[in-house]
Amino acid sequence: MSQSQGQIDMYPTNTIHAIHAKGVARLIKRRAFICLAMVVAAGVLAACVAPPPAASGPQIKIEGAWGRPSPKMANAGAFYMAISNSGNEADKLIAGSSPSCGTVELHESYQTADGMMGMRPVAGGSIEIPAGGQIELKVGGLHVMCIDKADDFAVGVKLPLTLTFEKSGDKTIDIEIRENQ
Ligand SMILES: [Cu+2]
Repeated sequence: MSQSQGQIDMYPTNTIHAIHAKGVARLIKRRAFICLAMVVAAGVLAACVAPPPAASGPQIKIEGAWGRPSPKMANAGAFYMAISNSGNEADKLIAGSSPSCGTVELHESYQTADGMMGMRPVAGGSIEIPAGGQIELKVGGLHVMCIDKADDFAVGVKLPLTLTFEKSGDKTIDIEIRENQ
């Protein structure tokens, strides 16, 4: 009895508490580490499972741009092309310019009251290119009008044309002068 009493005396209460507290602290530390490891693992997993970010905004591509041959004295000529947008946001063709043209306008063809074909600047002044869509500028429809031509449009000639899009900015392409095919 006195011996056990003596043992207790050897480890005063505050020391026992101190040893116990150390053990608890170590346990908490280990748990915290496991928790942290789980959070990191979950984050890595989420990063792997999440799909790659989609191309945001409009993605404009212009293909098959051409125009009919005509002498300089014809004054104006039309340009045709396909404009596609593989992005996830619509864009608008708002203007054009070329060193080969005094003025560039965006036109649409229409049928007049007496059955004739006419053309005029597009309504609203722009051509919308929808997300994931394609707009065809073609004979008898939408076209880019080159007014006050600087040169003859001879077969085989390539004319530079800069198209301005509301969001995608300027895109310069070559217009191939050739017969309608
Ligand atoms: Cu026109």
